[in-house]
Formats: sequence, C-alpha cells, structure tokens
Amino acid sequence: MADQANCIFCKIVAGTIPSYKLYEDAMTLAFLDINPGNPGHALVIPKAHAANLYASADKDLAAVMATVRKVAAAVEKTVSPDGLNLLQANGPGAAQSVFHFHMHILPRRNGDELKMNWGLKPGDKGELAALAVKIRANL
Ligand code: DGP
Repeated sequence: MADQANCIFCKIVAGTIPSYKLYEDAMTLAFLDINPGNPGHALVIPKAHAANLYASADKDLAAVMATVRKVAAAVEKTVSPDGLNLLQANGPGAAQSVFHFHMHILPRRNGDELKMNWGLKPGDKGELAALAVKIRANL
C-alpha cells in the first residue's frame, strides 16, 4: 500500500506530476482519470493523504462530497451522459489500485457495457436482516 512519500495522488496534489486538473479548493482536488471508462471520467480526492474510506477523516469526506457534486454537475453539463455513477473502491478485492482515497465520477452511456465486479442477484432476506443488525452495532 502506498504511503504519502510514494503516493501518486499526493504527487499530483504537490504538482510534481501533471494532471488534467478540473477543480481545486483548500481541502480537495478534482482531475480527469488517466484511464477513463468513458469521456469525462473524473476523480475527486482529499488533499490530505488517507489510504481508503476507513482511514479518512469525516471533514475530508464531507469536503470531497461537496466537490463531487460540483464537478459531477459540470461533467453532466459538459458530456451530457445518459447517466453518471459515483464509485469508490477499498482494497484490492474491490479493484482499488491507488491507495489514496478517491471518488470516481463516471459518466455512463446507454449500452456502454461498462461492468463493475459484481452481479445483481437478490439477497436472502433473513441474511440481510441479520447483517443489518450486526452493521448497526458497529456504527
Ligand atoms: P481505483 O482502481 O479505484 O483505485 O482507481 C484508480 C484510478 O486512478 C484508475 O482509474 C486510474 C487512475 N490513475 C492512476 N494513476 C493515475 C495518474 O497518474 N493520473 C491520473 N489522472 N489518474 C491516474
């Protein structure tokens, strides 16, 4: 897992490697994904390094979401997609490849065939109810 010293997104924040910057404020930065799933695919990051959701400070997450809304509206206006997904990965099993928290803003096109790594099948209602109790207990 990358630490602050060799984190590619920290280098983008510092300006030591280039990015297609979209927006910046005191706490967040938005730029285009270098490997876009569709045109307009953008990333929003906190300037403060945190590897993933669990390591992130509430104030950084709040600031990121405010930037996500601002940038998503601009992406929507710019590329007029058929829809737009917000995505965020934690850990290699969820296909996280850069270990600095980031939200994907991913414009979608009808029939674009972009796939996430899970299938849609209904959960068992009993298991869902039991799991909800366990997760609530951990809040
Ligand atoms: P994830 O798999 O959720 O960790 O997404 C990481 C994204 O970061 C991936 O879509 C590609 C993108 N990415 C990786 N390196 C760079 C980079 O140097 N610049 C930019 N703009 N994006 C990058």
